[in-house]
Amino acid sequence: MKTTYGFILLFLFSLTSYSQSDCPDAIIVCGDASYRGLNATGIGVQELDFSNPCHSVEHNSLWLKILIKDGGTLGFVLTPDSPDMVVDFDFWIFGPDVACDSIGQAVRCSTTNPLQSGGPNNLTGMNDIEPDIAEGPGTHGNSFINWMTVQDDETYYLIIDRPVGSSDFSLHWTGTATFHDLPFFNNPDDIPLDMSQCDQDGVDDHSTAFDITAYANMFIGSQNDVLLTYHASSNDMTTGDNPLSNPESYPNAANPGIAYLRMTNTITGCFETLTFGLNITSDIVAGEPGNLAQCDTNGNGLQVFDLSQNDDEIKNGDNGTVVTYYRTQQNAIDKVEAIGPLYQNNVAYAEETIWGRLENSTGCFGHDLKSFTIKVIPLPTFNNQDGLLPRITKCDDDLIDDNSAEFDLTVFEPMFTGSQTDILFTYHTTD
Ligand SMILES: [Ca+2]
Ligand SMILES: [Ca+2]
Ligand SMILES: [Ca+2]
Ligand SMILES: [Ca+2]
Repeated sequence: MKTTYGFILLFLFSLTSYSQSDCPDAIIVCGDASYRGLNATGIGVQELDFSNPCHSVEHNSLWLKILIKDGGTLGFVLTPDSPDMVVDFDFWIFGPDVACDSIGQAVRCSTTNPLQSGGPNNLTGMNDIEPDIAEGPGTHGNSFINWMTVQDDETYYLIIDRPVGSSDFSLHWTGTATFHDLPFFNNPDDIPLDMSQCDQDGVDDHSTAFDITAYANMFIGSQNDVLLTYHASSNDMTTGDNPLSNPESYPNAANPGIAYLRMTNTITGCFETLTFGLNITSDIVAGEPGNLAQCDTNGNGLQVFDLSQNDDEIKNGDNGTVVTYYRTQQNAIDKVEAIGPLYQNNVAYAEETIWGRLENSTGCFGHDLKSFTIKVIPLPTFNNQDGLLPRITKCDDDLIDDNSAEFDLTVFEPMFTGSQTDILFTYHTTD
């Protein structure tokens, strides 16, 4: 019996844009893989007819191509994810060594319906106990048939179909036969595969060319008859379609981007996939600018600010950089309509946000943005609604008859302040 382990190909079979419901697209069964999360949806082209021994056709089908490496017994247990007895999976096996356009008669099949046949559960498959090699449809059979004895290097097709119910399923192989080995991506020292470099190709777009073939020799190692291909999407990686023509110079499509690799055994068709990240680095980190404020010395709420007062704060000690200023974050990102360094605020007394952009003066592209505010502060005024000269009078009541007494000079502060905030009074004996 084969060892079962959690070889997960979930990502491979959850692709809606690629369906293995036709013989030519069959998933090639390799390695010691048991499959989980398999999905059968749709039939593609109807490739079965009722002439097969189990009298059914494709409803929601998945085709697997089985390449035997070492002959022996071959069985499996198919377990629907949902235990609902309505969920019914059927299967057929064609072969050995038939072509997709002339698969002939099934050598094994089961179209028993678990609910109609009163089965204990909705599992189905092939084992060493059952004597029959074909059963169904509907009430006929018990969902399990006799397993097969297969020979070295034979090829079979297994078609799994879900006529009723809705569920994914898992497949657990049994028996002594083995499948061809999966190629594998060697990484003996377990080096990190993600690539990082700065954007210095002349276009500041967080993208630059990566050589995603850099690990090819390490990945292949001593394996023979394997082909590495590089792809722009997960789907193409899975199907092997649209290999990149120039993977030595592949610009990342996003930042971070992904390199999609596929290693295929050119004799068996067994393949393995791998992805790693492509990152554009930016060492630019701006410091924190301060907010700028000026007093309204000319009474109109407008003042000219020297934005370059924040240059040093934004450069934060990095002298190989330049700072430019913008009225909006988008302008700063797009690097358009720079303002300053002398800039008059736009709306009197209103707080305005300015964006500083820091970037290298030479070398790698990259930038960082920081914002600060500018504001013109009105001069404080002495409120005196009645317009009377403020005056404090009191009698000399301190028991010393000298026409001198203690005055509280602060009594008018609330009136002088009015609605103004952050007001500080000081008192002086001369102008
Ligand atoms: Ca089909
Ligand atoms: Ca069935
Ligand atoms: Ca049976
Ligand atoms: Ca670029």
